[in-house]
Amino acid sequence: MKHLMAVDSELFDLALMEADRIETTLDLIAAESHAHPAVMEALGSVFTTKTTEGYPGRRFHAGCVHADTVETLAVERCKALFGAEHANVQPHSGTSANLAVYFSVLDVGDKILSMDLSAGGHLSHGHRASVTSRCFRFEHYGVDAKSECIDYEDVRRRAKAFGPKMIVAGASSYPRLIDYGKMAKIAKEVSAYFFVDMAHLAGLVAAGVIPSPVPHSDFVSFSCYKTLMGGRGGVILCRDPFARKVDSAIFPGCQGTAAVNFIAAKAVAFKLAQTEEFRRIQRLTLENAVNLAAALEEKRYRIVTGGTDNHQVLMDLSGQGVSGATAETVLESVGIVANRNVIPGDAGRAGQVSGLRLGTSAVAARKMERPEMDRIADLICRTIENRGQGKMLSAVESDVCDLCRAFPVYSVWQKNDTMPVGR
Ligand code: DSN
Repeated sequence: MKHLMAVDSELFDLALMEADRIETTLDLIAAESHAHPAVMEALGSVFTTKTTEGYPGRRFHAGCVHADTVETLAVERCKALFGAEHANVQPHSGTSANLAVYFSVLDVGDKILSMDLSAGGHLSHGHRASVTSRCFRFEHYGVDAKSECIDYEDVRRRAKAFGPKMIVAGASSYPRLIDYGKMAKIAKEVSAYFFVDMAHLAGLVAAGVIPSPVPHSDFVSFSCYKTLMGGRGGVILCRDPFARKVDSAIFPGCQGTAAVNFIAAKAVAFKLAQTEEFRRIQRLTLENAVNLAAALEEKRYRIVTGGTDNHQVLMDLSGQGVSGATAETVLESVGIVANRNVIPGDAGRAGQVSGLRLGTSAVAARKMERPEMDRIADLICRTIENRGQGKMLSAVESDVCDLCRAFPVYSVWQKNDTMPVGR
């Protein structure tokens, strides 16, 4: 980073401060993890500057000899990792990937059945604030009020009544496994395409820790920076017959030039995802989530669905008389970073967000295990229960810092690297 330091000390200082923040705070954001420095080097590499509209061997710009090899490598590694027939590695984000999947086989005004945001779905699955809702007609399924899990009979009823051309499975805050086989069967019964957005789960799927949607789906999308531990950007997997349509929907349909540095970073992430070290982190991610949920329940906090099958733990704080937003703020003040989240019951409590979404991907990347999950549960509860009590919160903050210092992230690369590693 010596060039950044020389050219823009303000930005350089911000990078140092961010590195310091990462080292000294507990990252429980379910949509984050810590990327390997090799991924970051690829992101900041010379490939940042190459303009490359089109696909390998079919570019609109000259000089793509190495960019072509990078993209082909990323595609081949991705297909091998997920057992997919076709991969498009150009989406700039998960949302861009989803938009392109819709436009690959649907026309404006076509019907799509997807999960409601309030039940755990995603904005790009047809929320009114997303452009997707202005292009297509969405109907949403939710979760069963009692089990807080998907009711597949309800999905089937809605699919038969609505007659969608596509059914979407996948969520951004749903702690249980989705039965992709059942959803695919429903899609088949109503002659709809079946699309799975596995943005949150890609790392767990790549490691074989949870079942893969790929054998059941026409299309699968994901983003690379969550459990997959890569850099920014998205990916679309699909069956061979849809390959050309998906490629055209990305470029020139929804995007311009590909970001070759993003693609290079994806290639590195796919290589790392084939290592035993990666699989170990994914197993730990799942074990940590199960243990964290159990530790919080032991302290009498209600966990949505009563537990978890993935990296997410959704706390219901309505019984504690504290909103998700207040919990998020007080936790951040002691160095615990998590986010407020709508939970199923909130639909009946106007304007209220009672949930707190926790994810264990980043703490697993730090190699934290069961004893640390018990400590984290204790730190979370002490913080929420002592909100407004400065002295108590200072003690928690100091404990959080001690825990983080014992499990370094990027500072372990300090000796032989030029990365920002904190002060
Ligand atoms: N989809 C958003 C989330 O789950 O937090 C960002 O990736």
